[in-house]
Amino acid sequence: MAYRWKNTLTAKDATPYSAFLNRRQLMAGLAAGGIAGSLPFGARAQEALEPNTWEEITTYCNYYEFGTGKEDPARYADALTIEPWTVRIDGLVDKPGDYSFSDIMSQMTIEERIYRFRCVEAWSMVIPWNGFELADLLNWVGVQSSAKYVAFETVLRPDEMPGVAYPVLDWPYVEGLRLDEAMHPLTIMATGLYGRDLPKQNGAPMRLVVPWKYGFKSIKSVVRITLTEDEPPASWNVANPREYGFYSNVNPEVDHPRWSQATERQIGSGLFAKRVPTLMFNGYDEVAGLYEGMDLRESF
Ligand SMILES: Nc1nc2c(c(=O)[nH]1)N[C@H]1C(S)=C(S)[C@@H](COP(=O)(O)O)O[C@H]1N2
Ligand SMILES: [Mo]
Repeated sequence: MAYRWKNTLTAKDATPYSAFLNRRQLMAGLAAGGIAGSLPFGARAQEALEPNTWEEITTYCNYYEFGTGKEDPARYADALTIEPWTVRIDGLVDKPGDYSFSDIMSQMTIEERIYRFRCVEAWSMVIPWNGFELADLLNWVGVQSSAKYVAFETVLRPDEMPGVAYPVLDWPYVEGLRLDEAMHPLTIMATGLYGRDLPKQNGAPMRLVVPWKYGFKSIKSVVRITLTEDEPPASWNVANPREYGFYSNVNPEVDHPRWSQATERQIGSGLFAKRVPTLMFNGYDEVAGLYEGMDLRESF
């Protein structure tokens, strides 16, 4: 797999975790030296972000297939078999097929992306993902001109997933994006965390991350990606369309029917535990153009 010097200052040959720490020291040095203006794509925004700890990111999770408690995924997801792993890519693509996770990884360029992550429940974290741009995968399989949406599906393994015995959602968990959202350079498939393999509770081996949308759009443990002409179903939208829209862009001005979305609780301990204002598109203003002319109150 290749590494791209784009949104990361991680050295290719360094060990992942120490590389991450070195990168942070490097960033601090660059900022102190006043040359932050010349940093690559995304790096300026990243500079200000203090990531949550490995412990926080891997023990406070939502993955209802393993139970609805925040600590259930960390407790039960170990049972999930992720080798071998196959992703079916089908629908309106030139090269439909069953692709092994290692085939995909051999074609993709892995980078580090430190993203804000905002759950619809009004908590947030900062997460140092590793992954590749979804656009690269879609371009590799060839998107046909009639495709307008991308549908995603999570693996369904009742023997390994205690939570699916309960009809909380229609299993398997499914999600969808408009094609232009899926092709946006901020949209990634995450395959790692802090330079290590993605933990099972966070959606191993490969999960979607769309940082300007509420967390539930970022579907875990993906086994199918389908290019479609029509808007695909999305689990929370199907379960409760009044409370969860298809778009689900982070928007402090559009409240959830049962709580405010104006602020968020930053997950963390000590000095870092605080409530802060929520930002439009979770602070990722560069996606605003995708929604020009749309009423984001109506298309929430
Ligand atoms: N398959 C699946 N994907 C899922 C979920 C889930 O329950 N099942 N929960 C979503 C929600 S509500 C959130 S906030 C994020 C949480 O990701 P994290 O646990 O890695 O922080 O995953 C999303 N993806
Ligand atoms: Mo969420």
